[in-house]
Amino acid sequence: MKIYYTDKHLLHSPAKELHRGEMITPHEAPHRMALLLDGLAKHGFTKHLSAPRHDISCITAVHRSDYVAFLQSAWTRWKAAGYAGDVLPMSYPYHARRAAPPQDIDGAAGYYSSSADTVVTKTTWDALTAIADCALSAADSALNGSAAFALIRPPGHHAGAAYMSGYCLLNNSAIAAQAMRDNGAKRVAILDVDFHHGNGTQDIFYARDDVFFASIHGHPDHHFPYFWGHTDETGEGLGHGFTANYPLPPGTAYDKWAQALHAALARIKASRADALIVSLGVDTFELDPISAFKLKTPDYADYGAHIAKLGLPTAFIMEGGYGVAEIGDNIAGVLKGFSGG
Ligand code: SP5
Ligand code: ZN
Repeated sequence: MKIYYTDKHLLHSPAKELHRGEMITPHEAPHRMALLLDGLAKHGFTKHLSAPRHDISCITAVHRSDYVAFLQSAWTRWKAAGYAGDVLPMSYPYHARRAAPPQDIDGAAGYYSSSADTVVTKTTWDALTAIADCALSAADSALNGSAAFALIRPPGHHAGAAYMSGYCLLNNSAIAAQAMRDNGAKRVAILDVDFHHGNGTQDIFYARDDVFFASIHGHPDHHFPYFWGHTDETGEGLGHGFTANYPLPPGTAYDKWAQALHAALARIKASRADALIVSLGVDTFELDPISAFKLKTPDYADYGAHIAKLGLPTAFIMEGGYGVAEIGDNIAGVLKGFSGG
């Protein structure tokens, strides 16, 4: 298992997170990576590869160029407006009421967002390009015959073509999946095992038949992102039948979760994908501070082994998983289970 990592993740360090009506220390911040690095080291995952710079076209292949321009300029515009703190939007378009962003930075920030847990800082863009390179190198490695893991933060699966959401700004898994397509994979499957529905990934590929998307997650009646992730969301147009959602109730433990996994894996097999992206969030863990499933540490190795049975070139892309020492054990479990123990 090759592991791609960059310490440039440090360049995205939100000052605060708006959480349950209070400004708190962010769940998604550099300390997460410190926990992950410590935990992974205990399991011998100490060798990290650095990723070469990939072309910006790898990012604009899935993200709208006006959104990319917004991410690059938001901090400067926010400061020019005289605002203190990070770029934190608070006015959102009501179901795309307007097709274009307003000139005002506060309005533009809302236009390019769908939730107030996500901010842009002065150096966020530099972090995002560096971690996208790790995801792209993991995809390259997988297609070249070596399974790989992009050990990155911030996560990506809530980010759509033109919006940030759920701590995510660029969709690393979508960028990696598109790169696999562009580098010869005819059909790619994305398996999203993060506790939260991968709404951004779903949106990006919703009308396409060359990227199959499956997500197992907390039911949107109870959990973020709330407005995506029901079973009746199955794709549109050419993409009809290329999205599969497995929403599960709060309190779900591994027996029921694994049933959903087996259903998702059967669909991936039937999709005849020739490469796989795993959006690997471990916020399904029983002690995760913001989630509600009951997976235990040994479960991660078990499901890693099931994913390996697909026999596909595979890149694992880090998504969520917060605030507990076991986050590294759980990631290590998936990687070891996948690699045969
Ligand atoms: C990548 C990832 O795991 N993002 C998660 C973003 C969660 N953002 C917070 C949303 C508000 C959660 N409220 C918890 C109440 C549950 N009933
Ligand atoms: Zn999550």
